[in-house]
Amino acid sequence: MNDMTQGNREVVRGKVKMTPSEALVETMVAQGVTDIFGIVGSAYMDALDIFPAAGIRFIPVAHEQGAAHMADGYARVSGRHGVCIAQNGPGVTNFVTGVAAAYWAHSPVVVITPETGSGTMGLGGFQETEQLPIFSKITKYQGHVNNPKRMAEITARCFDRAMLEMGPTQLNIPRDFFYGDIECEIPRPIRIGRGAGDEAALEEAAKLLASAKFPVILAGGGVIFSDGMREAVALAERLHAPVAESYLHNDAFPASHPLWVGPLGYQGSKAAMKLISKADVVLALGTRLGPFGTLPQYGMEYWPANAKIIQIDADPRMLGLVKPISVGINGDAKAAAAALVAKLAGRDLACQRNKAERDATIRSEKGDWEKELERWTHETDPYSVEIAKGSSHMHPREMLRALERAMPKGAMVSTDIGNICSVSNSYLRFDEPRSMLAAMSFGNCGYAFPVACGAKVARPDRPAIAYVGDGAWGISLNELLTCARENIGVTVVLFNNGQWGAEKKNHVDFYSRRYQGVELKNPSWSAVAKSFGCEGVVVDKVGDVGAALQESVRRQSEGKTTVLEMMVTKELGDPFRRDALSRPVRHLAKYKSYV
Ligand SMILES: Cc1ncc(C[n+]2csc(CCOP(=O)(O)OP(=O)(O)O)c2C)c(N)n1
Ligand SMILES: [Mg+2]
Repeated sequence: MNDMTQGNREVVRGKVKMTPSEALVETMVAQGVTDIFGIVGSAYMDALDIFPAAGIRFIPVAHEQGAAHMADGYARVSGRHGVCIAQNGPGVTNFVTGVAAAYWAHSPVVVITPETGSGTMGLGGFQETEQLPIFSKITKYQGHVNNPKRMAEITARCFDRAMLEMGPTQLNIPRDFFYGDIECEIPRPIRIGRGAGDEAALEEAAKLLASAKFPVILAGGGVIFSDGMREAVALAERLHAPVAESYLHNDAFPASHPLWVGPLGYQGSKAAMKLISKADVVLALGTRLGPFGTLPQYGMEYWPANAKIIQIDADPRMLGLVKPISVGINGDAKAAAAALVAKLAGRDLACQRNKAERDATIRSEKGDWEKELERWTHETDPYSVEIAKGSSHMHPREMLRALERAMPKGAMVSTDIGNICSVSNSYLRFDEPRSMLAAMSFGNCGYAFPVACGAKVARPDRPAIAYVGDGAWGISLNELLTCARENIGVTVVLFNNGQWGAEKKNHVDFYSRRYQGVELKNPSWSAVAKSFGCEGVVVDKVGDVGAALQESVRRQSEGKTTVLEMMVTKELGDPFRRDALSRPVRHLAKYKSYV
């Protein structure tokens, strides 16, 4: 047996006597775990006690939702597991929102949920709730330790399956099962490669691409998760095809590449939308073609209804789920892109013949969109013009452009759910994968800040920046405590517009400006940050944005978090979901005027 000295990462080998706590911790070491987020609790204290000896850092947070989000951010930038743990009952139920968000972000988060003791389960004792049903729809796999002897086996399975199935898994452990003597062997991690996919389907895809006159690639999260950016670039260059990115995956293709045309979806790139609307063949590379990501924008129905769609996804259930497809390939985005490049080598491509013409179209669409963005310094709808009139505060778009210009190299940017965060989609460009951490399809306010904290723990060498609205800030600001205690240095760009803006926009557009619960009365957020032991800076001029951002990033290297309180006007960009709201209809006399 190993001599367990401080931070010993050597895993015990062979069948040996140990406690279930030791089996849990050793299995995590075997799986490469070095950091776990959570709040201390008696339920798992016996295992927690030996984390340091195993070289595992426990990062105590302010709220378990924050721990799950941190594990998500950690996983997304590192490509390794994010892990969180909590007290049975209330600690575990606090995880729910964070786990649901990680589910839709495809993050390999392992959620360790100690449960009430097996001897009293069902009697309604202290901190008891059934913990498996709660997570059943937001995890890819649920491992329940039904016998302490199986601790290592089931722990290993949860870690293996989080990677295999690309999503959160739950490890549920009755709290009395941490104790006792067992004999077991620590399983070695199982990592299964995916490969490029079915040979016949790849051949069919290559034929379609070779015959395409206007192929367009839509690069999604799969390109990021498979580390396939280089292969995606090679494929795009072979076809000289413009590359759009799927919604909130602005880091799937290098923005500095001439074939990059930007993201589709809400507040995305008009160039990407116009170009994809011309496509006769779309190669959807590592994207499930989520419905929210292809909704009409700017009054434009851009999805090419008559194009042939080749969809490549690591999850076979995503193929043809949302959009009809011509060819479905169940494969890894990186491997499939490489296979297609190999298959297209030496082939005569129809799109070679009009390459110059297509290139001119790509350049002109990109140029037009840049010019439009440059001129688009503020919103021009009647509400926005009226409300921003005479304000000394910054226009959100001007501020977002200034942030874009000052963005440090290698930055990881998380974005929240809100009007200004959504508008930022037009101004977030990345050359590296694993750089954009948006709240994705779950769309929960309060996502961005803790995710940035987790990302920073995983990659302290990269700047971590969270874009957060002032409403969403109220949900998440408690993690400033974690930053101050644990010396986690991130930058919070806090958009202070004094309102839950995105929802207010619906009141403006559909409810005749009858405002309900959307006005915020804010304290000085910069003063609040200081009182938490962090730095707080008020920024009220566009000219000061760049320097303030850079200075905050410098402070990150000292382990110091800064809240940049951006004073912005109340103007509001296009709404989230025109599709989901309709004009109010009232039949009862007392509500007649509410239309
Ligand atoms: C947890 C959660 N609660 C409520 C919502 C509904 N919602 C969506 S956007 C939004 C307003 C966001 O306001 P703020 O964070 O101030 O950003 P702003 O829109 O003002 O830029 C709300 C309440 C949500 N998405 N998530
Ligand atoms: Mg707001």
